[in-house]
Amino acid sequence: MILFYDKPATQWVEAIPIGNGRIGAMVFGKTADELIQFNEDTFWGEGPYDSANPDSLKVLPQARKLVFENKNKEAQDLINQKMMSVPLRQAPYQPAGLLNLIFEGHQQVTDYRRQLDLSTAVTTVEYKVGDVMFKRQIFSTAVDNVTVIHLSADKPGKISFVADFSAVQEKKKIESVGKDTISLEVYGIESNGIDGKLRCHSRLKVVAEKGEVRLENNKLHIENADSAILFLASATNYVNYKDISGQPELIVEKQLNAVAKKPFEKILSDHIAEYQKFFNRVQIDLGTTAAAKQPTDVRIKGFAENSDPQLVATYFQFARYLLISCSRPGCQPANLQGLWNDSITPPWGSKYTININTEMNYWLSEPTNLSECGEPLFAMIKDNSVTGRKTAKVNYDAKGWVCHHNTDLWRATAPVDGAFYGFWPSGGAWLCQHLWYHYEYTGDKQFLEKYYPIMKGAAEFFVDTLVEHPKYKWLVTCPSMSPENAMFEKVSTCAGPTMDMQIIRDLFNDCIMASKILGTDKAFRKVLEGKVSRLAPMQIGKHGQLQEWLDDIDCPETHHRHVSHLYGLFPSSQISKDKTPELFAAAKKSLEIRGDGGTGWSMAWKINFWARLCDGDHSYKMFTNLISIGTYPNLFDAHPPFQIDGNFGGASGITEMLMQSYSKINDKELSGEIYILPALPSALPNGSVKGFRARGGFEVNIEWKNGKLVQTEIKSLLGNNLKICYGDKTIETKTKRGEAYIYNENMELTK
Ligand code: FUC
Repeated sequence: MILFYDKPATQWVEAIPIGNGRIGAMVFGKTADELIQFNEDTFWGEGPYDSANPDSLKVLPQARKLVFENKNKEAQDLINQKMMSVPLRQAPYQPAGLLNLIFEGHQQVTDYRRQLDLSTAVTTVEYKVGDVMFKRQIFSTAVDNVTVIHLSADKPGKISFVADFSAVQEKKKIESVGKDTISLEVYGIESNGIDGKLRCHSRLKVVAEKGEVRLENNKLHIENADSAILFLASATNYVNYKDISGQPELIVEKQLNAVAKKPFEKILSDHIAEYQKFFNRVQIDLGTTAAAKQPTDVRIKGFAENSDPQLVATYFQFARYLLISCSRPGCQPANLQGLWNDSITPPWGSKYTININTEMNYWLSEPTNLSECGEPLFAMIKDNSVTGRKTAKVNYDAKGWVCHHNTDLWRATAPVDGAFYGFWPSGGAWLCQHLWYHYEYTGDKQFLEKYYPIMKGAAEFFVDTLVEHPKYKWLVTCPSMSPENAMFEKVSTCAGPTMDMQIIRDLFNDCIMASKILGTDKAFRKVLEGKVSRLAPMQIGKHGQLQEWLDDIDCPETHHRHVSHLYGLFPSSQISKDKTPELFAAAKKSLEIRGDGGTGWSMAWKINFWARLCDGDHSYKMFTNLISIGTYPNLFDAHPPFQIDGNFGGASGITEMLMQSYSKINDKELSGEIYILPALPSALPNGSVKGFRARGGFEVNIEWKNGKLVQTEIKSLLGNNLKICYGDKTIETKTKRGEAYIYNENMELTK
């Protein structure tokens, strides 16, 4: 479980990412001029703002009327003029700074190697200058809240270097603090007419063993030390989306004083132990070939030609590593780039795009046993349910809350960017799915109780805003769109796109089930029950496809990256082989039409789709495309440019090939349904996984050989009823909490 390279990074997407959930860095591994680009996840542009637009409500009836009269272009123009967010765009995520380490005489080196060990979350750079072996160990620890850079050599007195800060921001302040510390302060940018109100304060403190430390021109000079440790701490004045009264200097000072008292070995062992509490929950072995001996960048290039199942396992664990490194309780959720960004104007602001990308970031958290990593997402949904209530009231005069296709640190919820991309009211409702997923996997009723009002708020918005379609008489959203796909040239504005209906169906049904489980809210449940059956249904069109829109207008040649109408196939379970065979065939047809290309995340989504279509080989083909076309040398997903969703979506796809799970609520009781090896590709004939989580509250181990099950062990965490399916065998059983059940290749219970 190692990424390794035989040369330093020459570009950002070759550098190695590290992070502790809140702070993180990209380590280039250069010898004479090491570069460490770093981030803090609350450092964004602008400041608290509200994006609701009172003009919107005034023209809402007219926009609806235009759509229902098939004047979609006119409706879209009206939305652009009157109904968009003020300001039109959201705030961008910002980089915190650059740390430069200059080593005189380290231009010519031998025996170079840099690596990231996924099992310890430590990156190492090693090389020789003459006969001295130098080593750097770098990691961001959640225990001590700093990034640690340990420099050592195999001979005494050899550690000499100069450390200083720089930043891409023009406005910055670099100073010395005391005798062994330098500080860097950078400022969030003004954009969209909103001043940058955040500052990110970072400090670098050195502790050297022997040798000399001095400060000169706000640079740290270290000479002839046996070893040295650099501690890098960063914080901003962000407290929450309404409060920016934090004092970052005090925070970092406290962090540095505390960590500097600890010996390096203790800092390192604490970090590894804490990280492994998450990482070690899942093991995966897909076999190893000679390809695994090559550097990671070489393996990525050769993946389509060589058999390299170990890279699949590494890709899977790398995604888990990334999620642990950028999404911990108390931190911000993973944005479009996780938390790694070197630009003031990153692509799409490195924000939260919630018409697929943010959700995809969290597809793997529950099944790959990183449930806690979802917490920042849940916290953001909670914030957005507050800001989104204002948008619902002002823009729609509706109850509940709404969030459109994007949000940012300030939890903006109104439609942004332009009608074609942004006027989509179902983002918040999709996010709410993740609240329900958490319950399905954990059975945590307290959690459900806490978040039910938020799910309900999302549903209330649609109770108030769904309208009866004049022609079809079904309840539909209007205006809306099928994310970012044009119905006709440059027009996306429409009524009741399939995806909206699927999302709202899930949301209403989840709320109905939740209210039963919690024994609450009977009246509202009745309202939802009355509405859910009137939602526009999924329809099969003239090409045999699942229709993306109410009318049968899908173009049989479109390869658009968004495959929104297949939300019903994945992540949702409204379409399945056993329960809806016709829709299942139509979904397959739609996917065939879309083709095997796309952006990184689009290919990642298709891995999951093909797995749900039980076609392991096609799923693996998409994985191969993702690696070959959509992956940078450091294993980061290439949209292009870098976007982290493909990493997470790709890993979720591997999970779906090996195991799929569903839940059922019968009379308040949660039960699970697990499919073992539902889409095992022929390229992965032998392997094992341990520690997957399944809906209904189960932990699953699977071992297979020559493409066939050897055994599966299922531990019941909650004592719920269980249905297990492998091939054409199905077993239904009651389980006892804490008991493990082992089935052999014939699905006979052996223990
Ligand atoms: C959506 C996608 C783009 C990109 C952006 C961040 O708009 O359509 O491909 O991923 O989000």
